[in-house]
Amino acid sequence: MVISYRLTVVVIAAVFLQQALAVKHTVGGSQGWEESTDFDSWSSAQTFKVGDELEFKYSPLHNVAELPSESAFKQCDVSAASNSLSGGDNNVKLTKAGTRYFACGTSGHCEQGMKVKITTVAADGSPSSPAGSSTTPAATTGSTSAAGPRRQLISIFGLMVFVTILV
Ligand SMILES: [Cu+2]
Repeated sequence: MVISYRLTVVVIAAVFLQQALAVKHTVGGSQGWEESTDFDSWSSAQTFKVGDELEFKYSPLHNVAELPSESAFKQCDVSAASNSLSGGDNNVKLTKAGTRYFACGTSGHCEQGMKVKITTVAADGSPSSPAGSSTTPAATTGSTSAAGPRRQLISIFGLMVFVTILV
């Protein structure tokens, strides 16, 4: 019975660990889903993993259209949207590895740059670090990228304490 108890604890711990490692990415960082945000800069500073979530936060002028292809994304063909979200605060779960395309469906906004391409990697992939390119300390501009890993560390530490007590 002791063994099955421990097994149960490990399984529960594994589920918690998976959730603790999942990161919610607020699209555009503190600026959010707005026309003025530089989404290329934002997305290139993020690592999106399977299990992570995107959060789109925006004013009523905007909405979120998921586009089915790279060509629709390039052409800002929001009429081809495979999914449309509205309301000002939407979460999108990244369920599998691959590239997804999002744009604002409001007329003209995508053409003004209100679009973002999200490339998700497998959850066990090692996080990409700025290897070699970190000669200039001016590379870090956003505060959102630092918040994720720190939160993960706290969660993992808490989980380890939790498991140690139970097992
Ligand atoms: Cu818009």
